[in-house]
Amino acid sequence: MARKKIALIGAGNIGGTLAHLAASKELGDIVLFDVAEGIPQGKALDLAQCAPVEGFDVNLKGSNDYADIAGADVIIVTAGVARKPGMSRDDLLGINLKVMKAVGEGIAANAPNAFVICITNPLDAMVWALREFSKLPHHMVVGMAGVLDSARFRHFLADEFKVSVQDVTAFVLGGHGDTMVPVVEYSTVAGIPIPDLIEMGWSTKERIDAIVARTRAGGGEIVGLLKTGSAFYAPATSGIEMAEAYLKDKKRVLPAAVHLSGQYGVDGLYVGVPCVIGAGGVEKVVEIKLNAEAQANFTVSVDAVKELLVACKAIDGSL
Ligand code: TXD
Repeated sequence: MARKKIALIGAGNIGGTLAHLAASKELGDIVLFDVAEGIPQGKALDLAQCAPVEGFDVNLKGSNDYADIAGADVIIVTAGVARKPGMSRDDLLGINLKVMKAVGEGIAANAPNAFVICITNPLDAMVWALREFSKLPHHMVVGMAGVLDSARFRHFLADEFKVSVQDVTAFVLGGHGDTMVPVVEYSTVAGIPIPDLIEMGWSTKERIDAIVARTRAGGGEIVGLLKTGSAFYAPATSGIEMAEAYLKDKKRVLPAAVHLSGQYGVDGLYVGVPCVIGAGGVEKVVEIKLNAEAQANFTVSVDAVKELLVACKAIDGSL
């Protein structure tokens, strides 16, 4: 059976890390695409020289030509600009919307059957725009944010409870931004919901609320520390988990920015909710009942996404 093919559109901090993770896991042959000449080619060659040491057998190619993504099974999009201190994710919209138009057209022309994972910020708007520009089926285009946000939440919770990260599950909803909704009632240690753990004296509501706030601000905390860009190791790891769910038909239940067509009372937007990802792309949207507080927070998140789409349509009349 021929190897799978993974195309990475954007060979920057996240793109290079995606390539290394995909190669180390032998997920398939890899094409690194970028508009910057030399960067994709240099990173592909450098990564290929890891192979003898790590033992992976995949082809790595760097390219500035969309024709080289032809036939990709999975495409992960990080093309665009990243935040610097003082910038919000939404500040990136004007520049990155134009990038999504070019990327969407490149995908439509060369790899229309791919499963596309968008990472570029502002994520909830960029994944929607990428789907519009590429015209791929809605269930074959998703946004990566919830896996990262829940990974951040799970890290802080495991640290708080002094338990293995493997036994901490987290549930986040909504947009990838300050309005994201970590749902503590559905977040657990080995199936024990956080409210029960608080009653058991493992933590307090105040400490958990502080962890929720730190999770919401997780991206900005790293931008403030790095100063030259934003997080890229955990975003890349999160994107690879979604790609693997598709490539291996794992039917993972993961939080992702998916197209809603009535679920959660939302129609025509991409919003972060739990979904099942397998060989059919987004195979199912998991629609849970939300308590009043979670519903209110989710509605704030949805309204923030709607405002981003209004901004997109004001910039590009074709949307
Ligand atoms: O959870 C999430 N979704 C977020 C997403 C987590 C972290 C970072 N988030 C966003 O991902 C971030 O705000 C950026 O919008 C993207 C990529 O972040 P990265 O850190 O990888 O940015 P880099 O290192 O600047 O890389 C971007 C690359 C760079 O090499 C550019 O030359 C290239 O994108 N680029 C393009 N490639 C193809 N086509 C076009 N038009 C283009 N423009 C720039």
